[in-house]
This record gives sequence, C-alpha cells and structure tokens, in this order.
Amino acid sequence: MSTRANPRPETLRWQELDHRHHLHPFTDYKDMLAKASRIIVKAEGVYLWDSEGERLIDGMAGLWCVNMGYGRKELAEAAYRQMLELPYYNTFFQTATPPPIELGKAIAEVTPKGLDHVFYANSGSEANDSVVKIVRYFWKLQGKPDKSIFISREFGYHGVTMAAASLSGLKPMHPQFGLPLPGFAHIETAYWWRQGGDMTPEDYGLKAARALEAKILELGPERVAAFIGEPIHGAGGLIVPPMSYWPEIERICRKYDVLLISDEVICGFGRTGNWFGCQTFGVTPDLMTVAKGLSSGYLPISAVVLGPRVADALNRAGEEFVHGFTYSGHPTACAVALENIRLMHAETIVERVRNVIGPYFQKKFAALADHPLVGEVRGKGLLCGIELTADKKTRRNFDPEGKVGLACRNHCFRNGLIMRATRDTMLASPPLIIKESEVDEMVAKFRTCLDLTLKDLPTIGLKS
Ligand code: PXG
Repeated sequence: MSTRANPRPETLRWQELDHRHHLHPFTDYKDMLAKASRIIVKAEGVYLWDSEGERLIDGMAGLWCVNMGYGRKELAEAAYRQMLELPYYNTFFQTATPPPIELGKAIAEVTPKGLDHVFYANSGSEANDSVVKIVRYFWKLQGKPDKSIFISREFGYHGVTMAAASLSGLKPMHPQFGLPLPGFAHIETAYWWRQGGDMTPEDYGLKAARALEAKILELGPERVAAFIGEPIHGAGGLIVPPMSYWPEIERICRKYDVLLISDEVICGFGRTGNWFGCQTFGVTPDLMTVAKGLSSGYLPISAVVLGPRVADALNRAGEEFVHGFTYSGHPTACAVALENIRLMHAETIVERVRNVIGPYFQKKFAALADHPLVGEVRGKGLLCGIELTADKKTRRNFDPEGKVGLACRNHCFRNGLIMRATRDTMLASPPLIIKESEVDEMVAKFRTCLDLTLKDLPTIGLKS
C-alpha cells in the first residue's frame, strides 16, 4: 500500500489498519482507500518525522496550533504533575479546581481591557457554538429575544458543529447537512485580490465592510444579534483584510448595537504579532473565541472570552445558564494552557513574532512574488498566504480551481515541507518558535516546489 519502494513493516501495518478502521476528518474515503496514509511518529521543534524516518519541516504548526513547537518538556511535565495530583474534576455545581481558576486570570491578563471572563470548552467549534448560545441568551436578558441572527462571511471558517458550520462561509460545508441553520446570514468578505477590481485596497476595505451595514439594514437591526469574523481568514485562504476594514466593521456594529465577536482560534496567542488578531487591526470586540494556540495544541481546550457588557448580564441574570461540557475547565488541559502562557511570557514570544521573526518571515516570503506562478503574497506575523495565479496582471484564477494548489502541496510533501493549499492559495503558519535558518529552509524548499509545479502545468491540463 505504501508509495515508497521498501516501506518498513510497521508502516505497512499502520497503513492497513488505518484503512480498515479509521474514518479521517474532511476526507474523501474512496479516494483515500486507493492511497497510503503518511504516518507521523515523532516531532521536535519545528520538525516532524514519519514512520519511514523521513524528516519534514512543519510549516503549519500541526493545524495552526503548535505555537510553542514540539517536544516542550515543560508542557508534558505540567500535564504529568496535574494528572498525578488531580487528573479530572468538573466545574459544575458550584465546584472548581485550581487550574481553570488560575488560567482564567492568566487569560484576562493578556486579553484586551475588559475581556475578563472565560467560559471553557474543548475545541474551537465548541467555543463558537457556545458563543452563539451566550449571545442569544444575552439578548433575551435584554428583553430583545428577536435579536438572534448571526452575520458572518463568505470564506469564513468557524468549525463544524451545527452552529459553527452555519457560521462558516465555505460553501462545501453546508449541502451535506442541510445547513446553514435558520438565523445565520453571510456577506462578502474583504478579499481584495479577487474582489477588489480597480479599487485601492483601503477603499475596497471600506466597501467590503459596508456590506455588513447593508445586511443589517436588510434584516432589520432589531433582529441582528452579532457579527463574527476571523481577523485574518485561515482555512478560507489566508485572506488579510486592508487596514481600513476592521475599524469600519467595529463602527457599524456599534451604530446598530450588534455585538462584535472576534474568532481568535488561529490569530490568537501571538500568531499575528500581538496577543490577539483584533489588536493587530485596532479593534476591541465584545467577545472572542480562542483555542489552538491556547495550549499550543498539546491538549484540547478552548474558551469564549467575554467583555463586561455580556459578562455582567450573565452574572446578574439570577437563573441557571443551561449549557456546559463535562470537560469545561478540564484541570489537566488548563494546567497545560497555563504553562503554555507562562512559557510565552518567559520567552517573550509575542514580541519576537512582532519585531524579529515575523518581519523576517514576511520579507523572505514576499521575495517569492517574482515567481511566475505567484500572484499575491499576503500575511502578518507568522501567517502567510501565497496566491497562485494564471495571470499576474489580470489576477485571473486557474480554471478549474484547486488543481495547481494540490499539485504544489504534493510537491511540498515530497520535498520535506508541510504547507496547506486552499483552492490555489498556499498557506504557511509555522510554530512561533521557528528560527531564521528554519524560515530560510522553508522558503528555499517552497521555491523549488513552485518551480516543480510550474513544470507540471501542461500535465495537469492548465496553461499559465
Ligand atoms: N475557528 C477558526 C478560525 C478555526 O481555524 C475553528 C474555529 C474550529 O476549531 P476546532 O478545534 O473545532 O477544529 C477553526 C479550526 C484547515 C483546518 O484545514 C483549520 C481548522 C481546523 C481543521 C482544519 O486549515 N481550524
């Protein structure tokens, strides 16, 4: 089953069992059964090793989450200590354990002013599901039960539960499940490369933000509960809005009393060079959702962070908030997240992303703009999207979309580099602890892969 010449016996065994018993997420199973899985067996720093002993540089930090890098003994030891002391106890029935209490304080210390209360969950999807409930309940408490509609954006990714998938604006996520649910509306996002036409990015940013105002007026401000967006779209194609966009979104939300939610699942915890992506764009949301980098992915944990308006309303409601998970505030996951934040402070990682490694990474990737396949290189901090194009001048997409991106991603895998492709945009989001020499290695490998992809164009039935 392995594609290699002489795969090791354990590789063959795992590949066979994987096919026999394991249904992977977001996977075409029929296609997968015709191929062999790559089995990752260990990792250190920014490197992974597969079961054949091949080393790969992880340009995606797992799935945008292993921010402090692999092999951090401090995080493993925090989990070990907590497991021996108290592996699990719940936070229901007016009970708590020390780790979620201490973590709440540590989160409040790094979030924008006023965002001081946390509600814990286990994944980004659960945090976004929880924020839908919290916001709808908030408006009920205000005597406005009809203020219940959520507005989000095309290309947005907010997770996979029924509500989080309804918030998501990636079209393939809906038809298999009868989604979006009623009460979820979508607007155009600020995707200048595709949708900006002749406008300057800044003018286009304002125009795109005003799509929110038009939607609020169409639905009626008295029916719109909240707007949610990722400061920079991740899975949807690393779409970076012009700087004019978010402040205009914030102004519109305030004007119509619509709550502003920042989905910080990817952008949070240093990824864009500030603790949170909303700070990079100069706005203060009413609520944020966080996950991934909160624990550097070492254990599953997420949270909704609430600003004073919503937190005060919940605290004063005088009745039970009927929502919560067995593992809300899981002590071991919280202990790891707490140690992760301590490490981030100790290594001044956010400052390093903002002032040192982020600018270095952006400069090195920006230099790829001279490649014939590259249309736009966009990013902030340690996020970068490289949009491949059929025509640099007219910004024309390849038709059909996705084949060139897939070919490029496959070249990356074969050349020891992990990057993601969304349509024909290549995505990079390495661990925040990446060194300059490792950035150089990523970029050199990636350029080789762009060259190989360019050579492939005739064979994949596309012309440049
Ligand atoms: N919000 C954002 C912004 C995300 O990126 C979620 C919510 C959901 O988190 P959970 O923990 O429920 O997966 C995410 C997750 C990809 C990819 O292919 C991206 C995510 C998850 C899986 C794959 O880029 N982001």
